[in-house]
Amino acid sequence: MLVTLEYRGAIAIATLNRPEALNALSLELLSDLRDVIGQIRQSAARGLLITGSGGKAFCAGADIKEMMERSASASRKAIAEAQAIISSVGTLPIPSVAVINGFAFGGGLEIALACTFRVAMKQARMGLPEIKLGLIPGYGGTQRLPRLVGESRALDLILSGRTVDADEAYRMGLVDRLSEGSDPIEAGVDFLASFTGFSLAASALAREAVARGAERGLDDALRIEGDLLTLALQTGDAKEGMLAFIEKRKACFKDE
Ligand code: CO8
Repeated sequence: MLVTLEYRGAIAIATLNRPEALNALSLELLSDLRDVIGQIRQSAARGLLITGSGGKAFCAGADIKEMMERSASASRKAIAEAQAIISSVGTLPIPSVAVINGFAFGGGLEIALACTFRVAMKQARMGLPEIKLGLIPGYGGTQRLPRLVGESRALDLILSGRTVDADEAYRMGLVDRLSEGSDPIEAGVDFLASFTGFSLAASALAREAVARGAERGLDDALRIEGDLLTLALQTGDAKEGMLAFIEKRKACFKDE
């Protein structure tokens, strides 16, 4: 398998595992990623951590050697499939974190952008170098990066192809946390611990409100928030959370 899946407690850990090619996204690796995301969707996991094997790269992007040999129609199909697989990471009902433990370029950074959060290790370097290949990003980079860091910061990276280190990525809002440690799994599990102790339904509804609202005007977005809060209020977890507050005890959420 070019993507391995293991569990540490309630955290699913997906590792891009093609170190000899710096975990570049071949069709086979993307297909394995799709299968792994499908397995996680059916599991009891409460958080997803994605990282890269080999200690040098999170992922060096789409497999350039495969890309060169495709016709226009085969490229269009491959891009659509890869976009759907990468988007499926972001639409899981559980929060996800990319732990960037080396190079995250092109499609590699685009996987990280599809995650809920990004943690950078000291050796991380990130960028969208497609312009140097005479290309543009194609796995979500032109869309998710400006939404995250603003249009001009995104265009700075997209039009120059320059790469940023962990500190600059943190300053520009591209990553949420810097890790001083040396173990990417430990860094990601620690980070996710802040988000996994609550009602899964409330967590998923909050992410849905933010994601759907971001695409709309404020009035529409507030209506979506109101609808989703109304749904949250119907859950057993909401009843338990409010009752626990009144009874001055810790809430025991059951994802009901
Ligand atoms: N694709 C294929 N193989 C790769 C890739 C890649 N993206 N990146 C590295 N490799 C391979 C190298 O060819 C090399 O293999 P070999 O030993 O057989 O020659 C091995 O990995 C190690 O790489 P290097 O020797 O180059 O290692 P260095 O430490 O010298 O350099 C770098 C590391 C700087 C990361 C360098 O490998 C590099 O620049 N890689 C390419 C990065 C890049 O341009 N990524 C963007 C790709 S395009 C993209 O992601 C667009 C997505 C949408 C496209 C949709 C199309 C259908």
